[in-house]
Amino acid sequence: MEPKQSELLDVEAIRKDFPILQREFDGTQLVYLDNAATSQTPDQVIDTIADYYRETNANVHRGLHQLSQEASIAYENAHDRVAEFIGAEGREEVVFTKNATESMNTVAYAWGLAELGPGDEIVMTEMEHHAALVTWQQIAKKTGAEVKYIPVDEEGYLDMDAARELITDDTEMVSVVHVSNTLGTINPVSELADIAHDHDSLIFVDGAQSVPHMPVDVQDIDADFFAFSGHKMLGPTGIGVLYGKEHLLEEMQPYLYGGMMISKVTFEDSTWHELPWKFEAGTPVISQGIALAEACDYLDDIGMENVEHHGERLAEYAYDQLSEFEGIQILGPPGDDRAALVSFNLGSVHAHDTSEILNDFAVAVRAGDHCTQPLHDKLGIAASARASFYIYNTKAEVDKLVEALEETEALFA
Ligand code: 7TS
Repeated sequence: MEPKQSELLDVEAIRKDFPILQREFDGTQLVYLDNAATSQTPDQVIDTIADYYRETNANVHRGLHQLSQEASIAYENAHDRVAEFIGAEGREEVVFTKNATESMNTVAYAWGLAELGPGDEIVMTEMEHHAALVTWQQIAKKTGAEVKYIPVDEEGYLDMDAARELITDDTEMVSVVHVSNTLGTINPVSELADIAHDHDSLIFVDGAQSVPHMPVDVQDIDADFFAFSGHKMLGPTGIGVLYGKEHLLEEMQPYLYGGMMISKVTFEDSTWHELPWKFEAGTPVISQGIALAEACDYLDDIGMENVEHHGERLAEYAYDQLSEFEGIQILGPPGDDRAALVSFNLGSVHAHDTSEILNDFAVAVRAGDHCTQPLHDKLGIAASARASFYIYNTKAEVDKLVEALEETEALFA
């Protein structure tokens, strides 16, 4: 079904905030469809970073001087803002990290190494991003725990019957991706949380592709841990978030040691600072955190329901248009039940060739395994091309993608 532009966001106004979208390559305007890799940054967020360095830059929690106090307050408030954005109880539950990957490693090392051992099981899905898959796989090797995978069915959905069998009283951690960055599947994470909790297991949700695109409430989901990155939601690179239930973070030992994360240090021993600072060793991600709070404001001004609707309708339109190509393989669920991305292979054309030719038309998509190699292996393909959308993309840009694909098809005919 073709969405009317009026049903979507006021993209023309939004695009004015993103100067990079005006870039041209050999006289052709950029069509940026690689948002699942990283989103573009609005002036409001860029200005927040520049203003911070122009007016407020100081190290936090150290100085009693005015600048340091202002920087500290802004940095602490950024935790409150992010907590509000994801429905956490408060700043105690929001740890700033470098990216979603570091958030996962924090839990894997701080909780996993201490709690897991032979006989314990970690249940993941076949559609996990390497950030979770490789991390838990390696922690399992270190601890003697076993990893199991919930299968993905032919349509790209999780086999929930298998999930109910795989998650048992031996399961200590269920680690699931909320939205697949390859298939576009939106997983039933609340249901998985219920199953996990019925067996006294914890659940870790990888929200790298959900928080930027839909309303997320970590307490509604009942996630024990939840991770995402700032750079996929209009924020800068260099900031990720780890949400954890307060009592769990309280019980966990820190993952990184050093300054800022301590309370009392003697030559013999140390005690830890209160949450969340216990997990933020060294000089933290100050400007990035403050800018992420601004990105939350920007998204909330649009409304996360509207963000979600826009992305999903564009993906549905793209899915329908791409389906017209003979011999195309589209990965994942039907067009009306997917997140804001479409991965595909155009007949026998290699995804890297597709993406290179699209680049000649200034259409930016990603090609490769999207950090889901085992999933691609299961699907029997080496790679796929992926178009992923965000608030500033238009139906006309999807049409440009389709036109460029027609040229690609003609070249390989
Ligand atoms: N989890 C998912 C589902 C992701 O899509 C990504 C990044 C990550 C975790 C890791 O995020 P990072 O910020 O720590 O790197 N995904 C992609 C992608 O699809 N293309 O480039 C990065």
